[in-house]
Amino acid sequence: MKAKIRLELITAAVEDNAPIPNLSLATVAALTPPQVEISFSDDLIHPIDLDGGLKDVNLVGITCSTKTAPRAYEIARAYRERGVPVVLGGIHPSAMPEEALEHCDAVVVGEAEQSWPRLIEDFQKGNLERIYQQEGFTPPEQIPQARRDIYNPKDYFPIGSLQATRGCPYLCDFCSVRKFFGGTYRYRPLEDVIEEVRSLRHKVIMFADDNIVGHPRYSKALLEALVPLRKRWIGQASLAGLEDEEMIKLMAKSGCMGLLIGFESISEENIRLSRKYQNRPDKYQHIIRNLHRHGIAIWASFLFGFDHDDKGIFERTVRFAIEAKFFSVVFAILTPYPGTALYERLKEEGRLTYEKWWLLEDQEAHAPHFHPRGMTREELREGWEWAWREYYSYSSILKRFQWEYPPNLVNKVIYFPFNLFQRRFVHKKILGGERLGWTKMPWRGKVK
Ligand code: B12
Ligand code: SF4
Repeated sequence: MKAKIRLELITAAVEDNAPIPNLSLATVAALTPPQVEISFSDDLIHPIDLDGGLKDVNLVGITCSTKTAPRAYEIARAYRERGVPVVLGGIHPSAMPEEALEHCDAVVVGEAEQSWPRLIEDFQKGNLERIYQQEGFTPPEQIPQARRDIYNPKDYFPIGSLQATRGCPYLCDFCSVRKFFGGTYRYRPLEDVIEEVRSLRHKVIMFADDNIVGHPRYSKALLEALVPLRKRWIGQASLAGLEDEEMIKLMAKSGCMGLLIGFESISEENIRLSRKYQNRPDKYQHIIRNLHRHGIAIWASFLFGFDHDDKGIFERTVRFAIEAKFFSVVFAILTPYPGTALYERLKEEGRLTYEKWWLLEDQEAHAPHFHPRGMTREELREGWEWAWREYYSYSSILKRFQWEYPPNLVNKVIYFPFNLFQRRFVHKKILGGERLGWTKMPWRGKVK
């Protein structure tokens, strides 16, 4: 008789992050044959003790992004030293399979819906191959409902996440999504999505889609179907889909509390250069006003370091963001992720500081990982820090409160605690360099 497979699934972590259960491994768990015994560790919630805290299993699967890859490699090494085979999957091992293979026994490149069951079968037969890559993208009706039972709900915010679509037709040169998930939207059947939403016991849900308003007909049908469920939801949306006021009204009616929106830059030239053509800075104000009028909060994301950024970009962007009264803002330094067009361009131009920057110890502290055009690397870093400090200063927090817009839960109840929390994040992590443990959330394990 074949030995029972005891599989440990692990999410690697290098810094504090929103404690929202990640879909990657809940999806892998759903693809795992029922006879396999699954355990799960989230390195963010309870950092894995590599000396005494490894589990008694005979197969390990780890998910990682580019930032978390070095930690995934470290965990993989610890298990492999005990003779346990390790499989790596997710966005980074898919972009860099040869690198990942130096640290594990097998890599799942791309989506796993077809390749993971095959890998398990091979493992059972003692025939593990090195690379598993399915042909083509997963047909959306084959995307399973995530198995959230692998998580301990007490470890996380009470938010259920799910995906309705995969893929993105846009061409943003800094983004990994198109290459990984393909250049067309794939929509899960509406019934599957609604059934999954119904199965969530949470009142608040997060759509982990790249763009919840990607296809007007599908998106509107989804929003209509959400209305009677009386959930509250957050998600990400592209500015192109938000030019349609009917869509915004429907979003509000279906319970949308807030959207993460990639504005990326207030400069037309940067938008053109990065091929984010769907963003039109001349339309920003109109869309922002419409969303706010309907009580939808905006979590805006900006990138600094584009070729047309000069030293004044920080002040101009912060002024714009404060005037826009964004609920919250993420400022990121432009990052050349492997597998993106941006990475290839900067490499060709000889502007990367280190080709495999993600392998540097505390890579975050070494950013930017390229030589910008309009300023020095130091000026970019200082300007980025200044922008965070300024946006989360007490006076900015007060100025941004939306007295004039319709009261809603996010604006009224969450605004001040959230912004004060973000202020703490800025001082501890961005300015203070602390990575793990600064949130000191009661549910977090002791950081080793
Ligand atoms: C939701 C999301 C977030 C949420 C996460 C909340 C949560 N806990 O879910 C929030 C908003 C917090 C977030 C933050 C960030 N994110 Co994010 N995020 C996403 C997003 C949109 C969806 C992730 C998801 O749930 N996917 C659904 C699952 C099912 O897909 P999957 O993980 O790929 O898994 C499939 C396969 O890869 C495979 N697989 C995955 N892992 C494994 C493991 C094994 C063993 C196996 C066999 C298979 C396997 O199987 C799955 C089924 O096919 C992705 C883009 C995307 N479309 O994936 C970006 C993405 C992952 N994020 C990205 C980035 C850059 C960030 C930030 C750095 C942004 C910032 N500037 O701050 C931060 C980093 C946070 C951190 N500390 O790590 C990049 C990562 C690029 C890279 N090369 O690493 C992505 C790809 C977006 C992009 N535009 O490029 N993010
Ligand atoms: S940044 Fe967003 S809109 Fe642009 S390609 Fe990536 S997922 Fe699509």
